[in-house]
Amino acid sequence: MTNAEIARIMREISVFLDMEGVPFRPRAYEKIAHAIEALDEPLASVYHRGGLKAIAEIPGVGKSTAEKIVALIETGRLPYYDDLRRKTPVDVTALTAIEGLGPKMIKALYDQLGVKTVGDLEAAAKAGRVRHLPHFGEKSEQKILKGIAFLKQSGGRLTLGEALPVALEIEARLKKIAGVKRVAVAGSIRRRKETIGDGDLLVVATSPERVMDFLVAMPDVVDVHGKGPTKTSVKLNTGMDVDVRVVPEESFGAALLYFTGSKAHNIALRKLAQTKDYKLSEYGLFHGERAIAGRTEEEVYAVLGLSYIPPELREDAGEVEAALAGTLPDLIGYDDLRGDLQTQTSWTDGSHTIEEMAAEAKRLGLEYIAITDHTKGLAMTHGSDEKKLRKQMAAIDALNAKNPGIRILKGAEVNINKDGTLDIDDETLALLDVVGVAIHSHFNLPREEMTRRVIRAMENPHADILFHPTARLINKREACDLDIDEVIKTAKRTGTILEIDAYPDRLDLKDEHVRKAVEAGVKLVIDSDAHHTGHFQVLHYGIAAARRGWAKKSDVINTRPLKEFLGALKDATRGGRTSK
Ligand code: DGT
Ligand code: CA
Ligand code: CA
Ligand code: ZN
Repeated sequence: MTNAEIARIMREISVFLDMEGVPFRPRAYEKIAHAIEALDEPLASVYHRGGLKAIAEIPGVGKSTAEKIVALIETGRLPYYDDLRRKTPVDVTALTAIEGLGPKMIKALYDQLGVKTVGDLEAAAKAGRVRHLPHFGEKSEQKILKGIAFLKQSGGRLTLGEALPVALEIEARLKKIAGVKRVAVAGSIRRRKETIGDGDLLVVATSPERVMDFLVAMPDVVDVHGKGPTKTSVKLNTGMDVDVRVVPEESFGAALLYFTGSKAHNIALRKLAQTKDYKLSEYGLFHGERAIAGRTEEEVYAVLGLSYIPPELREDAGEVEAALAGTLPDLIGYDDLRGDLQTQTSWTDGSHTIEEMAAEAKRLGLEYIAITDHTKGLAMTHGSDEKKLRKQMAAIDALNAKNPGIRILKGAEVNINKDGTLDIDDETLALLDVVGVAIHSHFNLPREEMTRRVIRAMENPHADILFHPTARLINKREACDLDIDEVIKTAKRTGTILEIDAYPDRLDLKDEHVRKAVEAGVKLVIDSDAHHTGHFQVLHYGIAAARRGWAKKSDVINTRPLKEFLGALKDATRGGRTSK
């Protein structure tokens, strides 16, 4: 079983226990799911390396849950989970994916209407049967239907955060097969698109048959769509489809180029090749019958007279023209971040203390980290009020005084009220090093009102960064109806920085918006939005979105050393607070 599957089971257990009204344990299982998702090593290999003890050392995992995880690793089954499912046989993962539908509601829907699947729920809601349940009503019935429609429209595409780890795991497995010389992830995953239709991998191998036999026998394969000597397609138990192609070594580069796509990029390249009287295909670049390039992507681009185009740019969005002219941007690199400006701790809804978060950020090589717990407007997270914030500032001062080897910045994720005011007073905001502002409620305001609200928040002289600007959750909640061009203009005028929230369910700003911001000369930051020490690992998704938006290192200010970073914030640039 992959880590993703085990995490899904832990999360389902959490929901089942929540349905039963069990206190505390649902949250514990939820945290374990988070911790498993954040691991960069397969659980099976953790287990084979260090046994039950190593599993129990994963943060949040105790002895009894470690035993459950080991049962899943060894047998693929867990009687405890099977019992819970038998008691309430509902499709928990699919139902909880519907915005606004929590465990208690799912339980009520099952108990009273026999709802087990999203299909059952849609039928019941359409027949007007949901509104009569206690605590539901016509409004929640409508909301459920809207949530289901949104899920359908996303068309079953997985998020990059779901698909990339699976593709990398399969890549690692294939590399171990005897006679396999090369393996590469291609397709939209290599381009780091925010959602993925299916996975595409390429292999160079002396025995293609051995590769294909291995693939169809993988324990997580639930269906084989097709198996042949050059291409095999399978469905995994997470619902993800994967195409694997074995290609000849001499055309590996051409095949990688072709199957990385995008289709539109391929077509643009093929047209360019034709103007030179060449022919480009997945087998190579040909002049008549003669292959003139194909072993590497680099040589194909070079022979076409182009500079190398990074996969994230291959969307036929001007990159071919820029490569021809030699004007491609020098994109921000995956190792360029020096700080993280959005992290939550156990002071609100995070899992770890300030020290633990700072220590992990330091271990990963960051030079500064802002602690940005939620504020009081977000009551369910025990958000800070002015008093609690001042107390936290003192705690951070004390930690910094001990020279922790990383600078801990005093910050907050300040709630934007419905009218665009902030829920923390200006005197307190003035004491913070970094102020992020964000929308967490009233997501459905009309465009004009929403835009005015966000602009008003950005106009606050203390609001340094607009966090996750559109508040979307990919496949779950639509973006706020916001005039992004106006927001970008306001960012430019007020010196407010726009965030790329790297959490793969958010990726907000998204790539297209990043590109607009970069073109307007607006500065960006890339943050993890970590609620757990494991979450710093998501930063690369945000960097990918920045690269897809043509961002250079200089556009992203948390690539700068601390002093320069602080100097680029609103107060400093406007000659305000200088004591920082
Ligand atoms: P996805 O899976 O929907 O997220 O997107 P991709 O880009 O991974 O698309 P996919 O899996 O259908 O095909 C992988 C790559 O193969 C695609 O990016 C470009 C190439 N490709 C597929 N079909 C065609 C085609 O009809 N023409 C051209 N030029 N390229 C194609
Ligand atoms: Ca694909
Ligand atoms: Ca495909
Ligand atoms: Zn939070």
